[in-house]
Amino acid sequence: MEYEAAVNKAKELRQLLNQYSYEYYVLDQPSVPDSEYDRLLRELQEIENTYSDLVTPDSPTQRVGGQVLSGFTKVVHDIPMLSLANAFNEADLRDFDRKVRETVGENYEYVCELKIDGLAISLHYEEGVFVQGSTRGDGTIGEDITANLRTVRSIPLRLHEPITIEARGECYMPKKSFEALNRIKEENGEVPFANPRNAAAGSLRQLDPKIAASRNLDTFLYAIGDITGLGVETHSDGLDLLERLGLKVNKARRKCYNIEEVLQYIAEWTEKRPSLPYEIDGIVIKVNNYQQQALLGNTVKSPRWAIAYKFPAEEVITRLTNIEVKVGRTGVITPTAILEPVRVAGTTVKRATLHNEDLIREKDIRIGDYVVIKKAGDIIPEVVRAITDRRTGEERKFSMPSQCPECGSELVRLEGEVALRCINPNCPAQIREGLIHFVSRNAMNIEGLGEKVISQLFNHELIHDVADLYRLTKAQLLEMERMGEKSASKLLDAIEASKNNSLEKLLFGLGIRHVGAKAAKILARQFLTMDRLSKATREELMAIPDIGGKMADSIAAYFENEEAEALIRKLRDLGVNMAYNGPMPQDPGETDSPFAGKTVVLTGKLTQLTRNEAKEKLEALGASVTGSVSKKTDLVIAGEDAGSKLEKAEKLGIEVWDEASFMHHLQA
Ligand code: 0OW
Repeated sequence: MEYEAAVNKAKELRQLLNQYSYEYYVLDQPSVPDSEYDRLLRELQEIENTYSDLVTPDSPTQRVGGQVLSGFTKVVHDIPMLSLANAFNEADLRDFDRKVRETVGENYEYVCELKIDGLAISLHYEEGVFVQGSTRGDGTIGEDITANLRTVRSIPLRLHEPITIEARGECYMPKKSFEALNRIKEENGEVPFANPRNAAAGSLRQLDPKIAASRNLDTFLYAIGDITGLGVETHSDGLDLLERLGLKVNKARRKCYNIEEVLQYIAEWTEKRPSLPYEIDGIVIKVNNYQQQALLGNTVKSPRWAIAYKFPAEEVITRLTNIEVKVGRTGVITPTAILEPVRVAGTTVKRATLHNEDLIREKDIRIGDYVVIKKAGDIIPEVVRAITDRRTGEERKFSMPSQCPECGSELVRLEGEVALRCINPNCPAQIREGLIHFVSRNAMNIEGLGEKVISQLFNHELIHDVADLYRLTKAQLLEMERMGEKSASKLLDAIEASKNNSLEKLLFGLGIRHVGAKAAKILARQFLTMDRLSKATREELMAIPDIGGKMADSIAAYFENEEAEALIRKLRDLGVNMAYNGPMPQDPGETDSPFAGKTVVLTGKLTQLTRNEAKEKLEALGASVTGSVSKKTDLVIAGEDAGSKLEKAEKLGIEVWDEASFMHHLQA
């Protein structure tokens, strides 16, 4: 085909293919069979191969980029991407409605939307062409994930009108794709994703767009960045505009003229939620008129003109057939309830956490009891209470063992702690849990080394400490169940590659008490090499912001321990990198915990965990827990009888969560 004809043909094919893609992925009403789409795509591909100058950014052949990125650059959101305050019940909603009315008067209406449980994204279009996509990050600074978002079929590469606009929305993984992906992960012995939100976040964080392209991600857009000059008066008009432009907007949105209609909408979708092909974790209620939104304004974190009603955690009844104790990485003994399998929130539950012995006693939970199980969002289910009036008298009280179930050492309760601990450093359970932690994503991130493979290697006595991982041979790996030639070499490559990790990942992987992912990063950036860190005095450590006394003691003690020293020497001799290699983009988007990178203050009395355990969990998730509320504080967790810190947080407009919300967000 000669050039002139090729130019016209390529243009015609691009328009046709983009139209078909829009019908299929946005309208869900394809007008041609896949075979016709593929035929036309091949025809366009041939023309572009012949005349490479005819390739345009909005060509459907350009969806999956070839190159693997080395990292994500930062993107600043000129208009912050705010989060949402939560409402948990009708009273909270009526309270929100009252405040709206006090500010805007009687004449207003809401738009209700399903709260999609995915990852918030921003899409920039210039004269109709998709030019940049990014994560929300901390609301002001996100990561540029354009290459990955180009692979999401429902995101048009060109809008139906050549306008410049920023669309904001949620990128999510449909339930069916999530289940299929986890089946593959489990077959490969990899840790499955806890929920579709984590799966979507994990997929968008891949440096290779081909992986993101394989994850069948989808979007719903629900806001416009800057509405100036677009001629829209209300949020509802804004959504209609996004839809007209070819973007995917959720069809379940509805105008509600008063709070009663909002409550009806919530009741309707609470009912219909399980049948949706994607996860929602609530309903978003927004004042419709943009001028009224401006009148209400925003707090530091979230708008005053919108609120998220969160669905209550689902509760079910089943029978508790046994209580097993598990020895964690730090030696903490955790009782786990073994249940008759029961479906809750879309998954089958066989185990639930009992946190600690005090809770079992307080709630008087006995083996054989019928119990209420609650699963809030994605965290591990928990036993709420025993149903005493169904007791037959056969039930047995439980008491914690006095010896470690793994190594037989006497268990101890350190002062100020509720938890029972095995303090034998050679306890097999702690070594095994320590190995599993070492290879986990936020530590050395060795793909393919999951709990199953580690346990096998450990039980076959092929590994006793983390250094042994770097001595494994292919022959040894091939002895493992379900380990074929291909996965063995992939695994050895992944182990070898982990030697180049930056220091903070090794530090966190070593599992130094009280040193979470974020603290490891601070230490690595501060001392730059393991050698310097091992020589740091307690005073030098204490001088670093966010490094508290307990952490300083624990770090100093760790490096004084000659076993630790020997281990580090072994790792160094095996070629494991001991230096911090550059400002890794450690923003909250980097790990999918909502606590990562956050400064958190605990106040008031918690009932599910002690203050100490809550602090440990938060630090392990990359938060830094400080003692006083200041402008630097991102989040205050207020238990019962919270006092002046809570008042200060409210005065400063800092986000406050109660214990229920905190437990809900604690990742498994
Ligand atoms: N997840 C959602 C959703 C929604 C924004 C606009 C201003 C503040 C929140 O479905 N339907 N609408 C909004 O409106 N936000 C949503 O999700 C937010 C994004 C960041 C935190 C929440 O998940």
